[in-house]
Amino acid sequence: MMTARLTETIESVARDCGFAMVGYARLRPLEDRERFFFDWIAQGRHGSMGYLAREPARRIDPRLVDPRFRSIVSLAFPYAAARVPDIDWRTQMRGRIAAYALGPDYHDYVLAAAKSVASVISGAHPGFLTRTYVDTGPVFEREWAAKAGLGWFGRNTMLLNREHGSYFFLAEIFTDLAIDAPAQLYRDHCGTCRRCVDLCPTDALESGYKLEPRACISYLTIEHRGSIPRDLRAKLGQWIFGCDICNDVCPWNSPGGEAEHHAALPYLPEILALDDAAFSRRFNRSAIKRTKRCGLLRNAAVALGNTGNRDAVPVLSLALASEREAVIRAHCAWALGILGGAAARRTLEVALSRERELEVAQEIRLALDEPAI
Ligand code: B12
Repeated sequence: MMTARLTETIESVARDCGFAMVGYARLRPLEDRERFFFDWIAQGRHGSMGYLAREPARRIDPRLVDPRFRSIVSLAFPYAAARVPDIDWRTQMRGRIAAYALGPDYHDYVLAAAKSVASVISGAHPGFLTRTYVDTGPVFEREWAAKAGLGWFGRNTMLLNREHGSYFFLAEIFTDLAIDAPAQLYRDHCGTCRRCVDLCPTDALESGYKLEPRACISYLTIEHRGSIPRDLRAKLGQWIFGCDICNDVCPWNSPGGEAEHHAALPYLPEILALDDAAFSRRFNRSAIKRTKRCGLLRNAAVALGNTGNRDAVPVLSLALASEREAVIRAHCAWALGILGGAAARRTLEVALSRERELEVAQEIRLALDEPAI
């Protein structure tokens, strides 16, 4: 099939599969990013995301994965921003989940859709190679999407498009077929707008176009293992999985549809009470499973502390007394220290007399020293 007919068919199948944008890029090494990326790793910016530092040369030159690759088809799958009901999350003790993680896990359905598009190439050109990625491959997805003309690399480090904003997932098909459909590069439309930089609670976007993942709420709540740095806990606010602030404040995004209460704003005491079986039942088919029970309950404890609502003391006390994961107990202690009051203090004192883990005992001591609010 000639390139023009092939791209027409790819685009029609992609549309039917739910993709809003398709672009093409000729594969070449990303030499101009090499220095940036090696410095980034040397600075330890990947934090707990060890996979980003493994075999970094493959991200710079995907032909090291397979030397036959010649072209990339880049695809964008839109999802809805979450407009959450206007409630007082502090009195209602509700956490917040990022829009991308509501509903079924996108890795499954976007990958299936991208594979259907890939079958157009293998159907028209039997014997040609295709490899499909959504999120998990050694691929700088935003970089290739920018090269394929789907959008520009925004000040919030998202791939942005004037029509579709940034609420879309990226997927790619690598192939050894030469697809000769040069892309029109998108110019930067951030202009002087700095809302994402100024409104990020943890200043993770530095001065823009660059992210410090170790400060990003999304990283801290999803990818980071172990204890959340004490100075960042209060800044997490109600976020317990991901964060949408730098997307929500971007003028290129529209407000989206009203999200379902139960999913987007889960009741925090219920989350903190999930055992292994209940966690699996609730999140088995959702992207939320990535943070595992330990991460989600740790985050829920922090958010309960951030409510400033002493109604949270009983559920935090119960978890501090009975939870088997030290990390969760440590964050419950922090939250009780922040909430303060006689009941929280009593719980902390009893817990300190029983605690065997040094790190948790230290958190309890610090919590007992915390000035009450
Ligand atoms: C690791 C990761 C994270 C980490 C680290 C993010 C980061 N900035 O690196 C954390 C957990 C923080 C994260 C958060 C989020 N993520 Co994320 N993440 C990824 C993942 C798996 C890898 C990204 C990566 O390679 N990072 C390594 C660093 C070195 O990459 P980088 O900073 O982007 O570096 C590049 C650019 O900076 C570039 N560069 C340097 N200077 C310049 C200058 C210009 C002009 C240009 C063009 C490029 C450029 O050079 C590098 C190579 O391109 C990708 C999927 C993938 N495989 O690409 C999804 C991905 C980027 N994430 C995505 C999403 C949706 C999110 C969240 C919105 C989720 C949420 N709601 O919580 C947030 C957004 C936070 C943010 N502002 O980035 C989407 C983004 C879609 C889009 N429209 O852009 C992706 C593409 C997943 C997908 N398949 O859809 N993510």
